[in-house]
Amino acid sequence: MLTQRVVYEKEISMRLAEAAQNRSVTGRLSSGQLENYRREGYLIYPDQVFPPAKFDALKAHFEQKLLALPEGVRPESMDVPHFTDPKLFDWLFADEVLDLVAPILGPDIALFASHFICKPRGNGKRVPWHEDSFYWKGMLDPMEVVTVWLAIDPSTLANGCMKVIPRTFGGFSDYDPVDPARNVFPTEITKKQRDESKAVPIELQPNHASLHDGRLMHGSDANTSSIRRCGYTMRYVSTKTKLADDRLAFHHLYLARGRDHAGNQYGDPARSYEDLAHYREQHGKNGH
Ligand SMILES: O=C(O)CCC(=O)C(=O)O
Repeated sequence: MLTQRVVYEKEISMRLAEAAQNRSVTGRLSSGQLENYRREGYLIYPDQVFPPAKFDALKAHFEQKLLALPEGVRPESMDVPHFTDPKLFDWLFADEVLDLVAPILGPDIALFASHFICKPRGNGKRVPWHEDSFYWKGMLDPMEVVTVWLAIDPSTLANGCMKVIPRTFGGFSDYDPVDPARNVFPTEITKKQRDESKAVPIELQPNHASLHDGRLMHGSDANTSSIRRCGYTMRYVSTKTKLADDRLAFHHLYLARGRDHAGNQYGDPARSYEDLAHYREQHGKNGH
């Protein structure tokens, strides 16, 4: 009788452990959403990402940064602001975001990058068709990055929302140069290699987000509307991913959750890396 009870209790505790494990793997995505992301390479998340007050605080923080931008610096180019702004980790390390990417990346997660891409009304630059992975070639192994694109402003076709071409997992197409005065990045996937007829617009309200795979083809039109369009991209990798040692002079990963598996060195989220920002400026390391 006693042995039977011990076996029974053991079984219950195994089931509880299994359920806890599933919960942490599932995070904020249903298995259907996870399947959809894996098949299409992107996902529009239907719920608000942050509680309203937490989102409002991020928006207010962004508005301060925008006001403080030196004259002549375009608001589309606020790349890796977290290197010199530790406050941003309040949102970058938030469970609300990490629980969105954990189902894809697993329990051990590093922050790879972040970028405010703010297209002012009237003359916001276009984002040429690209794969993020193309710009990060040689930087990460494996090349598996999930971007959470959080809408700070309403993002619609009218003000230049992001568009994606589903199921394009090649990651390293051929590129042609484009006019840097009108485009956020200097090159674009050749016309022959992209099928814009398959493009899907990612329209989002503030505090809503999409997720996309770093290899997916995506881009966005110029903003000629009367409404600003700002998104905050928060980019994550599994800690099984190795950042190439020769990139440490201008890039840091940050351990967001769990533990390291790849022998990476991680940045200190409490520190402001002015030296890194200076090096990036000197060496033109901006935008992706
Ligand atoms: O904000 C956009 O329009 C494009 C965003 C993008 O290229 C990215 O998140 O990788």
